[in-house]
Amino acid sequence: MKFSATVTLQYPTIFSAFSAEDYVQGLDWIRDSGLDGAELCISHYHGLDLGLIRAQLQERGLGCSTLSTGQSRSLEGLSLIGVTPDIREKTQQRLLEHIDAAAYLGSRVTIGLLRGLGSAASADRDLRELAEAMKPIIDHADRRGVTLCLEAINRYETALLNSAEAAMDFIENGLGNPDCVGILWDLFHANLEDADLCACIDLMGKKLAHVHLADSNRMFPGYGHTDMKGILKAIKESGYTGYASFECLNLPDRETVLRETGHWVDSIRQL
Ligand code: LER
Ligand code: MN
Repeated sequence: MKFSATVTLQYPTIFSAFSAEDYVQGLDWIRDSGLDGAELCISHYHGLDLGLIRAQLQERGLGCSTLSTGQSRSLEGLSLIGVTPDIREKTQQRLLEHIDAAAYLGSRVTIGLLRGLGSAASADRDLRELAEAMKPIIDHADRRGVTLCLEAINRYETALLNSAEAAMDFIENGLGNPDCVGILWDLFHANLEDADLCACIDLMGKKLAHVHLADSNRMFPGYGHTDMKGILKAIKESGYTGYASFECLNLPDRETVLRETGHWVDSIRQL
């Protein structure tokens, strides 16, 4: 298993200990903490120098785990469902750009809230609309050899794909089980939605493509009541070799996150 942490390149996020202006310091901290890579938050590609970012990662011996793409939903109103055809096309286009960037960086692409929120009353129709809107994105990801990480997100943020089981069902039956689509399992959302976390690891099997690390209250691992070490051990024992990436709040405080990340990763590597 490899480890990464969220680094934002353009806009603020509650999930990074560094601002976009200080992202290079964030990369230094990731390297110094002994992690393997950065999960990059990218909203759009205007004025973004991907060549420079790739060089900055390489200089530090870091990979890029996945591209976090959800910022443009709140900042620009992008969504794959429940929007006008021109907004849907703009969203599809943005995801194609993310896929090209991921191919260049050797990364994956997350599809979380950028897919749209849907509603409980129209969930079946929403998922059919989502499957249709994802077709050109899946074709492009397949051509470019990039994995799409469909994130299971809790019911208080979206009506669609809340649990690992729902995400598996959608990939298999809604999308026709394409090889290039896997699941992003976020342990904060899983704590709210998934009844048996070890059973989920078995259920997802090879479809588990990325993991987000946060405790039950979204604090740094060890400051909530999820058995983080037990789950990480089970993920490792399942044969998972992908990334587990910190996506927790700067809580209990930023200093704790900065100080404890390296030690916590070491302890998980030894499990
Ligand atoms: C993003 O990875 C995530 O987990 C969402 O909760 C962001 O709102
Ligand atoms: Mn997440």
